[in-house]
Amino acid sequence: MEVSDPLEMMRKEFNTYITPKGWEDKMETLEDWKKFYESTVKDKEAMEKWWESWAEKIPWFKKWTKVLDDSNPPFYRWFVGGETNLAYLCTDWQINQGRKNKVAIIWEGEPVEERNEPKEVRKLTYYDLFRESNRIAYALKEKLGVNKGEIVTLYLPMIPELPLFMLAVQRIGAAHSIVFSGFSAEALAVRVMDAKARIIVTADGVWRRGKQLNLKNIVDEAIKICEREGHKVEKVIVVKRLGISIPWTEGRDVWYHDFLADVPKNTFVSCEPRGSEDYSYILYTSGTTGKPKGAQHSVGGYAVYLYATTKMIFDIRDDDIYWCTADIGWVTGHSYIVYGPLMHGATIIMYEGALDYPDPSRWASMIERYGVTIFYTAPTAIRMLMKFPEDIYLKHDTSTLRIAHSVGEPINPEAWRWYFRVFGKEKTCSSSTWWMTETGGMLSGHYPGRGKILPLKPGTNGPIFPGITCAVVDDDGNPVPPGTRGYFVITSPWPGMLMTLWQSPQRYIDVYYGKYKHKGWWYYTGDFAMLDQDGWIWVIGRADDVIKVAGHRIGTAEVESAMIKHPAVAESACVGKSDPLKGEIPLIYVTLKKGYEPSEDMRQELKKHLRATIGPVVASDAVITFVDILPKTRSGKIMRRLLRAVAEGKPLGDVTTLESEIAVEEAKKAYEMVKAALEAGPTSSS
Ligand code: 6R9
Repeated sequence: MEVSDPLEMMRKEFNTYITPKGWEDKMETLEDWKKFYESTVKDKEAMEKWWESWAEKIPWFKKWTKVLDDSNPPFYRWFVGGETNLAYLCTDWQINQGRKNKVAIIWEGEPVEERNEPKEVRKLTYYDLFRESNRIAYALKEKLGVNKGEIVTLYLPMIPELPLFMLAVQRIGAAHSIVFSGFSAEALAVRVMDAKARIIVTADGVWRRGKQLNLKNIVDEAIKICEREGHKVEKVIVVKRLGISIPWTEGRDVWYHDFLADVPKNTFVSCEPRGSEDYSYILYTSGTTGKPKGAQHSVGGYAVYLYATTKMIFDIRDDDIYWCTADIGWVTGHSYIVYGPLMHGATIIMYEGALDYPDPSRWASMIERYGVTIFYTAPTAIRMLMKFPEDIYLKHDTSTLRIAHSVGEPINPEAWRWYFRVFGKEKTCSSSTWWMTETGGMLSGHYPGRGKILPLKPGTNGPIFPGITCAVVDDDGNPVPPGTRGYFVITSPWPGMLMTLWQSPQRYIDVYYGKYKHKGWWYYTGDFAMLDQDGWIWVIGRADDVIKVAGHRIGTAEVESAMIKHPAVAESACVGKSDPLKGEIPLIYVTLKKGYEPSEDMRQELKKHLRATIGPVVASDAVITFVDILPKTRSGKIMRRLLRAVAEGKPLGDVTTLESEIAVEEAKKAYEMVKAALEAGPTSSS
C-alpha cells in the first residue's frame, strides 16, 4: 500500500543504508563517526579546539585572542580580536596561492542558439574577479563615499556583476543587502528603507524563460514608494544586461560601464580589516510577522564556518567544477555560490535563467558541457524534472558528478532516489543538507570531506555538523524518543550563526531564544524534526507560520498583510497546503468588504495585486478562496490549525485537541463552512 504520511515515509527509511558505487573502500562505520563527533563536542574546550582548527586554515590580518566570547548570550562573538575580510579570502588569497589565471566563474546566459548551445558564455578568472571588484570598490568609495558598515542594496539577477559587487562591498568593509530579483517593488522598497540604503545596484533586465524582464522599472517604482515614506535613494547603478529601453532619472541613475569608465584596470583598494563586531551582510528573511527580519552575519565566524562546511560537505577540491543552482538572492547563493566555494578557489558555474528553458534537459546538458563534479539543488527542482521521461536526461552524460546534495525543504525519498539514480548514477554522495538563512551555513549533511563517508539514507538530513549539538524536544524542552516528532533546537553556538537581527536585538532574542528560556540559550529553529536510531536528523517542515514554496521561504503574515492592502479585502488568512511538486503552496482565505462580490475576475485581480506587492514567487502558486467569515477563537485569533486541516483534507479531530480555546461545536461549523468554500472553487463564497 502507498504510504502518504510524510512521517511514515521517513520512518520507513530509517534502516535503509545505501553505499554509493565507488565509495566502498571509503565507508565509515557509524561507531567511528560517533567517536569522532563526540571528540568535537565533549566539552567547551573540545568545541573551541575544533573551530580553531578551521580558523587556522584561513589567513587573518590579525589573529584572534579568544575563540568564543559567550559572556553576553545570545550575542556570541567568534574569533574575538581577529581581523579578516571576505573579499581578501575570495580573491587576493586565491591569487597568492597561484590561482590567478584559474577560472573562478563560468557564466551561462539563458538564450540558446541552434542545437540548444548557449548564446553567451562568460568566463572570469580569479584575476578578473580581483581586478573588477577592485575597480568597483574604488568607485563606490571614492565617487559615492561608501564607508565601513554602510549597507548597499543589490537587486541584481544571476549575472557575474552580482558577485563582483558583493566582493567590492566586502573589500571596503561595507555590507550588502541582496534582494532577490524576483521580489516586487514593494518588497524591495521595504528592504531598502529598513536598511537605510542610499545606493541600489540593479540591471536593466534579465532573460527568464525566453522573455526579457525589465528590472529597472521595478526599482523605479520601489524608489517612489521610498520617497513617499521620506527615504531618499541617491544613486542607482545599472548594469546593461539586455540593452532594452528603461526609465531613467538623470543625476540619480548611472550605467555601470560609465561608473567605471575612468577607473584604471590596475586600481587597487586594500581590503578593510574586519573584526568580530563587524558584519558582512544582512539578508532579509521571513518570520511569523509581516515585517521581514534582517539576519545580520559576521565576517570572521561566517568565513570560518563556510570554509569548514564547504570542505566537509562538498569535499571541494581544486579540480572540481562546482554548481549550485540557487539564486544568489537567497542565502544558499550567498554562502554556497559565492563565499564558500570562492574561498576554496573553486571553479563555479552560474546560470542566468530557468531550469526548463528551452526544455527540461538544460541542467543535464550544462552538467555535461562543463563536466560538473559537485551539484547542489532544491527538491522542488528535482520533482519538476522527474515529471519528464528519463531519456531526455540520459542523453547527457552526468557521470562526472561525485557529490549531489539538496537543500531548502525536505526531500521525499522518491525524489532522492530519482536524483541519486538518474543524475548521480548511484555513485554520488547525496544528502539533504539542513540549514537556514539565520544559520549562515549547512548544519547537517554527509561528510565526504573527511575522506570517508557514512552510508546514505533516502530523505535524511544526516548527522549534525561536528562541533555543534542539537536536540529534538517537546514543548517543555524534554527530548522525545527516536522516531517521534518534536521541535528541532540547536543547543550550542556555532561560528556561522547570525549575530543578531538588523537593529532588532530584542526580536532576535525573542524569536530564536524565547521558546526554551528555561533551558538556557537554545536556538529554536522553528522546524519539526525526528531523530532516528543513529541520531540522524529528519526535518519534517516548519512548526510556525512560515511556509516554503518551491524552497522559497515566505511568511504567511507577509502574504496576509499584502492582501489586506487591496481595497476590496477585509480580512485574509494564509496557510501552507502540501503540494506534490512545490512542497507547499500558499492557500489564501479572503473575506471581502461590503460592496465587493467574489468572482473569477476578483480572484485574478487579487492575484495581480499579490504579484505586485510580494512578487511572482508567491503569486503564481497561490490559491485564493473566498469565505464569508474567517473562523476565529474567542480571543480573536484566526483558527489556523483548522484552516490547515481543511486544506489538507484532515479530519477536525486533531484540531480541537490542539486549540483548547475552540468550542467543539463552533469549530465543527467553521470547518464545514471553510470546507464548502474550498470545494466550491474560487468563484463562489460559501
Ligand atoms: C537554506 C534555506 C530555512 C528553512 C528551514 C527548513 C527548510 C532547509 C532543508 C529544509 C528539510 C532540508 N529547510 N533545508 N527542510 N530539509 N535539507 O533554505 O534557508 O530559506 O532560510 O529556509 O527551510 O524548514 O527552517 P531558508
